[in-house]
Amino acid sequence: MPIVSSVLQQQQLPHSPSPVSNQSLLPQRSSVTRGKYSITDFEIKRTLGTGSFGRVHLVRSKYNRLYYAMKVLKKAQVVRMKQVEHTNDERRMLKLVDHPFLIRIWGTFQDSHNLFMVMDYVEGGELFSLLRRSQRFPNPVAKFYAAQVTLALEYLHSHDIIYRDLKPENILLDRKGHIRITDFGFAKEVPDVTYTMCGTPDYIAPEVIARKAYNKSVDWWSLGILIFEMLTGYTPFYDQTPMRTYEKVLQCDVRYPNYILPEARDLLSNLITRDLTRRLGNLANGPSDVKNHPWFAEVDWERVLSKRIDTPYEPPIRHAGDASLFEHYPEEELDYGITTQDEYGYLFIDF
Ligand code: ISQ
Repeated sequence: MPIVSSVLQQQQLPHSPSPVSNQSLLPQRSSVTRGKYSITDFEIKRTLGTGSFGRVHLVRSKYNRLYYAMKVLKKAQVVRMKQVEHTNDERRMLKLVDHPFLIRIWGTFQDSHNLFMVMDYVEGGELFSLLRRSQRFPNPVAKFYAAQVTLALEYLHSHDIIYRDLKPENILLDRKGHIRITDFGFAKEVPDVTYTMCGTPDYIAPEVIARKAYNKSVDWWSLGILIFEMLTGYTPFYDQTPMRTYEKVLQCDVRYPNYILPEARDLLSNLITRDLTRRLGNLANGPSDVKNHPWFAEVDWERVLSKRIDTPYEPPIRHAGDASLFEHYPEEELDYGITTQDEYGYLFIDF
């Protein structure tokens, strides 16, 4: 097997308007090699997040001096955790999508041990952190974020993509306070139904736990859990172990605190519905049923999409590359850029 080089395919620079409009991340090269990155093109700043197969770094391009988020996955760990297909899907999905509320990817490359994805740096931190600091959101604030998530799901589903990991940790805030959904590690192109068990216990739909065939409706279930968590500060099926949470999900007995308004409660009970043939978003009218629900009555969907709505919270970003809104993670010794023996390169030929 030939050694896979550290600079591989690079996507076309995305659509305008973009943060680097008409500026390449790299100096111009010949058409053969144009648009290829390697780890030496970036200064690695600090860690923005960690996961089971790798971490996300704040990086700075040595060429245009702009900041990016670079997700790095350890090939051996991806293989060990049987995530090869999901990882290749993540890259493919990210390259496919183009929406104001979804993270953009600028390129991918690999070395012998790692896979790299260069994405927008979204400075405002996770919705999760804002929610924990706020305890819970007032009804209009929850609605503001829920409306953007609804549009993002509508877009993904219209492209036959199920997201499958909706939760406040995967929703970032940009410098104005609009959302960007990140982490497409479980996103999948599914025209019909699928079976894979994945997601996060508190947000997972009952049909996924029961290992039944499922479809896009799992994302509408998760939207219900997200809105519930934004309005209350906790998830409806929380318990000490994933197993107990799964049991509660299957029972689907939701207690609504009395401060949840009737319209919100009605929407939630129609999203957090065990029978997926009755779940809002999955009925004959699709996402329109969610968008036309009375809880969203005053939402002007066009204005939301074009971001012509005042945001309820503007993250206090002090300078370019400010990462103070992200939690701190211990930094580790990095093994990036090694191009010797590549045991797993054949599994990631598109990267
Ligand atoms: C973009 N900006 C900040 C953090 C991120 C984490 C994961 C993926 C993309 C990101």
